[in-house]
Amino acid sequence: MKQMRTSLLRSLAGSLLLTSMFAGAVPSHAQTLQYPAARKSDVVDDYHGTRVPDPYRWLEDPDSPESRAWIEAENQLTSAYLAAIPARATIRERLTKVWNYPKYGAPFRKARRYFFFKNDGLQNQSVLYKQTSLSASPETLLDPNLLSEDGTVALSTLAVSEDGRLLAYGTSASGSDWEEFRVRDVATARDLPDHVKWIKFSGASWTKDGAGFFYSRYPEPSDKALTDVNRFQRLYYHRLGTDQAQDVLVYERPDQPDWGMNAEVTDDGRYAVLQVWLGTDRRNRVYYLDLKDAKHPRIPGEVVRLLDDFDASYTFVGNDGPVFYFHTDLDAPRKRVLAIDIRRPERSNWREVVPQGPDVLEAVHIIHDTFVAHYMHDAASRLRLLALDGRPVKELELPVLGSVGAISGERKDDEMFYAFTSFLYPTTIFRYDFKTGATSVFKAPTIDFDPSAYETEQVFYSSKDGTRVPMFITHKKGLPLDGSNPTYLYGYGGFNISLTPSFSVAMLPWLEMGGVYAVPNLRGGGEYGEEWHQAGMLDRKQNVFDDFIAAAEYLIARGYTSTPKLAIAGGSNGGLLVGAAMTQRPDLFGAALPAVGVMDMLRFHKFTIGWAWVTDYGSADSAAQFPYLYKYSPLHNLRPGTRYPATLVTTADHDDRVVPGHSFKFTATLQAAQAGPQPVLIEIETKAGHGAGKPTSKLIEEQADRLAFLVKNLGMAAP
Ligand code: X99
Repeated sequence: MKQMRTSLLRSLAGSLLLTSMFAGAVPSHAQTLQYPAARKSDVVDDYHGTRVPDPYRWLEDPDSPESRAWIEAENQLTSAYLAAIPARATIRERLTKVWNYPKYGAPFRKARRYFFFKNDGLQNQSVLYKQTSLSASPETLLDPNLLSEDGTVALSTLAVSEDGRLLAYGTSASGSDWEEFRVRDVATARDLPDHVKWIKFSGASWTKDGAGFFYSRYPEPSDKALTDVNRFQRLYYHRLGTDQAQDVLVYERPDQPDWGMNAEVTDDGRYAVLQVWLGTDRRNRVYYLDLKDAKHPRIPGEVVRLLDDFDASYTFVGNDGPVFYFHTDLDAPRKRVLAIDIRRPERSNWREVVPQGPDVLEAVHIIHDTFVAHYMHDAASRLRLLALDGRPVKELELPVLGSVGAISGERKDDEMFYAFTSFLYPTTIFRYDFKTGATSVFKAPTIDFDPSAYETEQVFYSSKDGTRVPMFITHKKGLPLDGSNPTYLYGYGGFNISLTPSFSVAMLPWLEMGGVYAVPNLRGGGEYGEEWHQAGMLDRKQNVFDDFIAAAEYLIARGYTSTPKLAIAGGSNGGLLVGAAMTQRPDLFGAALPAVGVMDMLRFHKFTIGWAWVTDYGSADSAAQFPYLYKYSPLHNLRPGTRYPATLVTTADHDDRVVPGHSFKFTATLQAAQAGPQPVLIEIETKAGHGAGKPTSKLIEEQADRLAFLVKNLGMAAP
């Protein structure tokens, strides 16, 4: 009680208006929530002379009896709270109805067969089909729904051999990043005995003879496979029909435990191009193996170090014999294409094929002996064709402001397929015919939703330091700008990742309830190239939070919404964003939904692949970097006696990308710090991970929970 009074006084002093508006959104029974007891230990770490307590360190071990009891108690509290919201069932019903339409992926071709994914509507996992021609009837090749009772086994990697007869496929269970590969005979749709394990962050690439494939794996982990650090990735060749123990070790770097490596066989079959990566740093090295020299496949030939400086990003696009094309940001923050002749690899011989332009060159493919260049302009796609000498050929027209997703097609093909999506444009598959130059709709969804009643605007607002930041705002046409509209502000802001317009069936009930969906393109992302990314990295990370806070202030100032109606949301690096924003401006938001977030900026690098983010975040191990991490780390900036927005933290027991300990410690600390009556809850999903491969049933439940939480805590009318 005393704590509450102190904080009330503090926020009254801060903003009388906001506090009284806030009070209007307080759920009637929220004050009575009793949070599970969480023991405070006396763990204290010394960071370069600064002593930092970590009282809930024990929650980093998700398997200890004490943690399990806490998780169980938190889940019980949350599910009881959510079950008591009448809107939840209505939202869940509507989500289920609107979700239920057939969804297609872009088809791809190998030899004489087409392959594509389709989800009937509510299937937990999409099914892989094969088809002898586009007009023939499809047959099931692989139905992941048969791999588990509850849809928690998902497909990850796919690779079809050159003759189209064999499919190497990866599966991951319960949302973990760990994968296992198997091989399926395409004609019979039956598995062969091949089985390869302890794979993570790896593709599969067949040699053109179909004798086997390259893949990368980690050493077998201890019994703590979900939290152990991932190091020492090695490149192997798996020969069809043999035991994993006989796989050929192609390349390893025991002297560089953090280096990762992935191999890709060139279209002509002559080379295996090795991409060597160091965490999530965009810069990489490129090596190659001449498969002609290799006493293939038992003894690999010598690995040639082609690009060995880690000075820029180089993505292999294709080759004309010894001339390799690379998509690169070398001296080009918006990217370009270079040709490197491996017989004369000195830099002075490198040739620029596609120069840097005003738009960001997102990706390049070679299809029909043409560069298909995917550009991004103000966070929306542009698709251009260029000759292999770089001469512009044509710009393909796209239906609306939106995003091109997967593009499929090979060098010798006369057609390509691509997915197109936008906030109000359900993902549609287009076919482009290179011979006729005609674009046609290949698969368009039919959906129980009328986009014409809604609109998306792109606005540009000014951030704290005056930077111009774009934001997409989607809502019903004729929205009253009187501050009354519930608003879902969603961001990411990191790792060079761009948030481009995308159709989200999960957001439809929100829009239908009169909600506003706002997506700003924060610094740290790749929307304007590497400079935009770097402006939100390391000691510039605060720019990302400032951009997000400025987005909220813009939406309030323009009358879209007001504090009690405003929710912030984000996952992963976006969970960190939400955590930082709510700790810096607890007065600004009505609700916060941090999902699978990085909340402890001092210890993230100690678990699984966390060390890989040090190039974006920095590390508390460094005396120079510790101060700025400590300054914004969500866990370390919660202040007892503060009124925080209503918060629903979400994570999952098999999240081995961002371990759930982040969310556990943040929640325990926030529950103890909360001075206001707004609820602080955590939902810990079981048999789920960071998000990839999550079954439809879980996606619907999770979204119903989130939206129901907002209906209650933003004082919305029941749908
Ligand atoms: C990763 O951590 C991806 C990990 N990862 C690699 C791969 O580093 O999946 C890699 C190299 C080569 C092949 C495949 C992989 N990511 C991806 C970050 C954001 C990302 C992530 O998940 F860069 F997009 N994070 C979680 C960053 C902070 C929170």
